[in-house]
Amino acid sequence: MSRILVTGGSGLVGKAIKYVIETEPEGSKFGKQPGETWIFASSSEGDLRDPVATDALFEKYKPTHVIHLAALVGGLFKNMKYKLTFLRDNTLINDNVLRSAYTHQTSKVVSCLSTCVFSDKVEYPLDENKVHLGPPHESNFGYAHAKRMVDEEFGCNFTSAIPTNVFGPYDNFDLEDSHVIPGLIHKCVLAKKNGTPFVVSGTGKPLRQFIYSRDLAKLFIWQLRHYDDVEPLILSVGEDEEVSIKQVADAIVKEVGFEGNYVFDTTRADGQFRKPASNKKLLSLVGDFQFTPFEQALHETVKWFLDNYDIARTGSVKK
Ligand code: NAP
Ligand code: GFB
Repeated sequence: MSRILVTGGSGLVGKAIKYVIETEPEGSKFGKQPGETWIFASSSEGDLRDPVATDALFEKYKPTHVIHLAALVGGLFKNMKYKLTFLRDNTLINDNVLRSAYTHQTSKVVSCLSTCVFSDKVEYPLDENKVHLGPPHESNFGYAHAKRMVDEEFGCNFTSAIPTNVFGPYDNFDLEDSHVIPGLIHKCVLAKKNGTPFVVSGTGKPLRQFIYSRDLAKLFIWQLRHYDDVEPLILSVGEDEEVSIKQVADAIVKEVGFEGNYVFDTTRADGQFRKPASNKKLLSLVGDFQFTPFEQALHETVKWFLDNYDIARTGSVKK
């Protein structure tokens, strides 16, 4: 009988894991297994910056396994604005969750880092051995160092995943604080509706790898069940899937059906130019894994946003 607690269960990645567990056939490779109970916790069940509230959450659910996703998360511009808050909040959340898991003898924890923890002054591609090689990019100093601390020794089966940039349903579509794909989808939908220019921040030249949240969800479920090594594991599409921000913006313009004026605001930061991650170790362990084609994943994300605009996280902007 295993009880799996997903911290951050109400966010982009948490909702994707919930979707996979609820829609994949029971007993299938990524489906719910007999005897499993899944708990998807949001911050309303306890502020994990508070050690007492964190302990209470573990006391309430007594999880045998934890997928630790909860974090203060944001795109480039939010990270650049709130470096100290990102460092402080995520260090508190990570320390409290790992400490409570340790004191409650949780048998396994899979925590979540990000490819932004890697320095951009290392030989590419990024792989699992380079997490602590050199300082992270200055644009996300706080978040990256808080995430690196997760990779410290607890002497038990506490491991971690390193996803690349993620997108999908239930993302944060706030125009300023979001990541690039949800941010540009929201901007493009508003530009089409209001007949205003579609403005992409930066030069459009930086390169990124994007994983669909529902693919990442399956890989988290696989890692929880089948990966028993404390060394972190990159969860990503292949290096050959690296695309420029301009290519992403072009794909969003096509998907939204925008025909107006489309410009780049080069006064805004580009951040890290690229962070190409190798998924060789993952594929050598998980075997054949079908990633959702980017266009199909983008179509499903835009459709979800348009169908759920009223409940989506859009910051203060409402129709
Ligand atoms: P998200 O959509 O912003 O969701 C964050 C989740 O954390 C929500 O469930 C939120 O609860 C919870 N949370 C935040 N602060 C909390 C607190 N003080 N106490 C308790 N819960 C709290 O984030 P996401 O994109 O799903 O990210 C999930 C994980 O993936 C994070 O660890 C993130 O660093 C990592 N990651 C994300 C990306 C990406 O591109 N999105 C890339 C690499 C790694 P509420 O809903 O109640 O606020
Ligand atoms: O997704 P994003 O915010 O995160 O930005 P990072 C990616 C790129 O998109 C940058 C450009 O080069 C931005 O200049 N961009 C263009 C935009 N238009 C927009 C827009 O409207 N909104 C946003 N947000 N970007 C984050 C880290 O870096 O990656 C986080 O700061 C986290 O800590 C996350 O690790 C996964 O990939 O640059």
